[in-house]
Amino acid sequence: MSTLKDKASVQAAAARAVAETTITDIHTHLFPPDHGNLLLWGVDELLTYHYLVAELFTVAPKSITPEDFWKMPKQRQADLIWEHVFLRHGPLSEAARGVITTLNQLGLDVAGRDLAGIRKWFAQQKVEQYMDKAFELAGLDYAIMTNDPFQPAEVAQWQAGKGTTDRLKTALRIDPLLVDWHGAARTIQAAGYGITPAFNDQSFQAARKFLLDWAKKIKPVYLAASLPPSFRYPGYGLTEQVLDNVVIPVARELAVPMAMMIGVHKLVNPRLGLGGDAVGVADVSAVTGLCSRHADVKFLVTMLSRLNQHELCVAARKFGNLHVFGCWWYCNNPSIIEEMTRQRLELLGTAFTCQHSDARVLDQVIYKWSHTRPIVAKVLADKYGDLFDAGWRPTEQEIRRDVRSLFGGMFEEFCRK
Ligand code: HDL
Ligand code: ZN
Repeated sequence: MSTLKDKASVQAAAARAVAETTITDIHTHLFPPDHGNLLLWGVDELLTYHYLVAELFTVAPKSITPEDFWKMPKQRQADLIWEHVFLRHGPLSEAARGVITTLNQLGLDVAGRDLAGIRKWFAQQKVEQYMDKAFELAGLDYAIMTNDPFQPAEVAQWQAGKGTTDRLKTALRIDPLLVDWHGAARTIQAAGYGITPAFNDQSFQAARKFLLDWAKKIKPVYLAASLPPSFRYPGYGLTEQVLDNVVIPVARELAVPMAMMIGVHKLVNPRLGLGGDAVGVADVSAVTGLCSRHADVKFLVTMLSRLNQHELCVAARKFGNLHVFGCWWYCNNPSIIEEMTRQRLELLGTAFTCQHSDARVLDQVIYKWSHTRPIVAKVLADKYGDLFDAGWRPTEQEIRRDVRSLFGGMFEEFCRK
């Protein structure tokens, strides 16, 4: 394919490539349609996303308490959020605008604010077909789930012989092992593994067997855990020992990456449920500590604080076994996505995964990606424009190759490495 002759055609090629490239969504909270009501979808789930629950209580009158809210039926909860977050105030937040984008892209009359009519439409949808529609609108080949063997409702589905679909791959999520060893040990013991809460080789071996058996069952693409801002490595007591004696040996044996999602302050306001988590600045030296002590293990890392992003990019320049991904959660906002993508391209070239949706409600893949694509397109047009000015002449094929790298290609390459 011939090289592009002028800056405008290079920038147009970048925009086209971003608009048309298939995306791999490497971290979500979706589930296969046949895993009972674990898969959330539809307008009432969209409206009661925990991001919007938190936003309700930033504007709701004191007479509405979280305790009363949680006792309400889902539709009533959604009505309250629709009224207070969307109608009484401009739905300008990213999570609120996301609902509007999603409904609009589905061809529904969101401009007419016809919530009743929108509910009627959803009531006629079949979840299997709807998943295909959502993935097609978002332009996804597949998404990776969060599969937690410490969640009884999830375990029940796998024990009932449910599997997954081509659209959804698995990730084995193991937070309790790292942040609640005694609770995790009780679960592992109840599952029939000879483990005691004692911190010794026998317990570590039982915990490894538990993870390996789950890996045999669900075939995870990676192992994953989220950790608080206070996480340190080395020097973090039980968590460090469990990483060294249980989790990392299993990642090594399975030859899969370990995803570390660092910086979440869990339940700073427990009254809000999942919406009660906050963010704190973490210590990137924990990441470099892991990557240097375990140079033969691959680490996928995303951090929750905007203030950690620059150091994390520099760390990724130092370790080939470190892959940076996503604009996670409180970073998943246009202003920060743009800053992070620009910074990462300037420090890492295409050696990172620019985004993941973290979709908890199936429909969210539609807005999370349609909000991200134009931002990445704008940044890439700038960067390819700078490259053209510097004297480089890329082909359209090379630009498409690079865009795919950012949207899952480099992740897949990293996993194969
Ligand atoms: O720990 C995680 O995987 C986070 O993404 C949490 O699930 C969080 O509640 C979330 O959904 N963020 O988008
Ligand atoms: Zn998540």
